[in-house]
Amino acid sequence: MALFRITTTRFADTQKIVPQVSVILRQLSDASTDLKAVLAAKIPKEQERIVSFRKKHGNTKVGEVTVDMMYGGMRGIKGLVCETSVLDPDEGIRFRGLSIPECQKVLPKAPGGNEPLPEGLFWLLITGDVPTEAQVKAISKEWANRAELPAHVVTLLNNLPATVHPMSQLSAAMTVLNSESKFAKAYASGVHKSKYWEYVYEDTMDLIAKVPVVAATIYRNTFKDGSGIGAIDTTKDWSYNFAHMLGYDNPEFIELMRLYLTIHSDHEGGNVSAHTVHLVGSALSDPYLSFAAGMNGLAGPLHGLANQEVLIWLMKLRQQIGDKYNEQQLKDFIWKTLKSGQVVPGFGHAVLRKTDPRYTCQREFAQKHLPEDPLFKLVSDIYKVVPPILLELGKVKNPWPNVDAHSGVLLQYYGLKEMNYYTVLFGVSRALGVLASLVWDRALGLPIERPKSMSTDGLIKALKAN
Ligand code: CMX
Repeated sequence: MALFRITTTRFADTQKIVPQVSVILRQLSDASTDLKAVLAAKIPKEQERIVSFRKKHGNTKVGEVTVDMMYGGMRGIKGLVCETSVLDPDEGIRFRGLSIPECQKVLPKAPGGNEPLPEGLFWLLITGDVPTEAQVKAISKEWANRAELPAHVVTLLNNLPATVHPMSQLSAAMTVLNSESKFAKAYASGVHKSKYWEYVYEDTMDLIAKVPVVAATIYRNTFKDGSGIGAIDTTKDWSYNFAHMLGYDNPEFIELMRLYLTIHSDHEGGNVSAHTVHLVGSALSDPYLSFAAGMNGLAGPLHGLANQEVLIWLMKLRQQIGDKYNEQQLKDFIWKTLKSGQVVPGFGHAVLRKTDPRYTCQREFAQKHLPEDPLFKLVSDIYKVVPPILLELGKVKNPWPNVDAHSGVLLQYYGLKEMNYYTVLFGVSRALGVLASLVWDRALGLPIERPKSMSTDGLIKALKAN
């Protein structure tokens, strides 16, 4: 049985990540299926590596901060370390050095399936190793066994009116789930800081196991009659169980969920949801509180809520021009959006400068499974028309589509038409990346985050700019 280990080389001049997938042949018996034990073996080595690196290079400069960066959302400032993934502006995301097509190739799949299992991606994110099938199966089982919700969370969700946005419901439920935090209890009882990661790990595994149950409860309560969440099948994977709890049993939809939950998981450390989880976690707020904070950021229309916004925008467009449109009608609608001071949702990115590979793999899924769908055709036509218009504006740095431009179309095709639910699916997936990072934050003993801010007067004085 082959186990892959991913290493990356960073060339200082190009800043490009060159993945080298070196195959280490190991006996299956060597590949422990106990993730916590695997981490316990890795953590001291990584601690040592970083201590020695910082000893040698702690005072080395990695960049400069300009005034524009300070006012401009800290764009481009290298001020965070994130091990789980790196985002290249031209190439897109690499999870521990692996691109999305590479993950689709090497990560274990469900029996008869073609898409990677998110359990495998989680193992990759948190350990840096591509897992075996046995390791992935162990994670599926562990998450299924940890999935039960405490009664007060179900009561809370059942009592929220259906008018509360699904993302607010998710945030509220994840916040009160912190009654279960093993980290918070251990901290209160005075556990030594060297053990923090172990409790954050336990909370991580519980939270990821429970978040689909919370999400499915929100869906059934808000859009259906509140019943119908069956029992978890402990022989099945995380996405299968989530799809079934939502009320979908089409095998193609379950495959879509596996892909969806894999590709939305992580986008390096600086995006709003990932950075928020890291920031709030740095105050030693427990993983539930940290994750809920991240979800509040994901719920913003410039971030995760864009998947909802895209569908609303597409529906308005369709209502106005119908299915038999010409290019000029598309252009007119896009210009109308821009001239009314709104963004074209699903296009642009703070880091990416090319089409998002998360868009591309969803497009490939559509080409394979729903090539004739009229909404897919509309999305494809918009892909041709929007970028030149955004470029014509002269200020948009990236005119290409991002992940959110495509996801809703796929969900609509399989009958999941409730647009204001889409960001919850993004949130379920995001748990994998941000919590894998949070475990490492505590394992490495990273301190409370506290960058220095300045006033405009102070800045002018410091730069002698008057
Ligand atoms: N439509 C219209 N204008 C856009 C635009 C778009 N899709 N993308 C960028 N712009 C505008 C910005 O609003 C900004 O205008 P002002 O100078 O008037 O404020 C200008 O172009 C420069 O922005 P930028 O440097 O290219 O982009 P930012 O890094 O500031 O913002 C993002 C990135 C994603 C917020 C922006 O492209 C956007 O609003 N896109 C639409 C919303 C969206 O799809 N968000 C999802 C992103 C992915 C995710 O996080 O899930």
